Amino acid sequence: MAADAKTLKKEAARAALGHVESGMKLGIGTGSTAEEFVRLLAAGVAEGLDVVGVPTSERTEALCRELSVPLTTLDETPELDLTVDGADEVGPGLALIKGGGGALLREKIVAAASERMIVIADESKLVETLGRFPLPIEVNTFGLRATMLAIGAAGRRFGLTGEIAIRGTEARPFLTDGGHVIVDASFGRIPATRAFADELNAIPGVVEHGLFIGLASLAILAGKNGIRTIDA
Ligand code: ABF
Repeated sequence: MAADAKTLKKEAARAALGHVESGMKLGIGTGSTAEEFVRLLAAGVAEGLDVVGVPTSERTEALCRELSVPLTTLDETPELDLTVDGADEVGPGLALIKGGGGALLREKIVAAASERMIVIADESKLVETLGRFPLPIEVNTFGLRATMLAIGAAGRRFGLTGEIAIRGTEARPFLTDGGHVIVDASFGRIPATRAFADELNAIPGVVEHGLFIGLASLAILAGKNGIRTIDA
């Protein structure tokens, strides 16, 4: 019988746990795959694995507390050994799209503070070019419309067009843990990933975007034929 998505996520999470050693300071990701990792990590902790983690979202923090995974903050522990997190897409060079779960800002800060980042996912997330998944962009609520126009203009300079939509509704937008709004940009394929990431970073109202470049060191992808790992 073909493994279902939850089983694949758990397999990827289990393989990532094999990279965790006692004494490590961890970044702990967000999303359903990262949640499988937290559950396995908690079981390891119950059996004596001595680690401490920085959660990448309030959701993950709550789950870690519920399962008694020892936590710290990035202020107390600003340098981490390893972050394990999910992704919405995994592209060439382990460039990623993240942010479908709305936690991209903390995820990126935590990943950047980590010596290594392992991405866990089922193999359906692997793509040849990033962009099938709408690109999440976290923006300040002040000047939201102006920032959306600037994002559209940045896209056009790269030949990218498509809907740019506020997540949630205009009246009740989804708010991130940092109190910002997310806009999802359905640009389609983004070949010049790095240059476009820089272009988005240059827009003042953009807090952060879901293109993660040069952060992941290993991808662990679970598929019906087993685990596949890709090094950066
Ligand atoms: C987080 O969770 C995100 O950056 C990404 O958006 C999402 C992936 O979720 P899932 O593992 O549920 O597919 O890692």
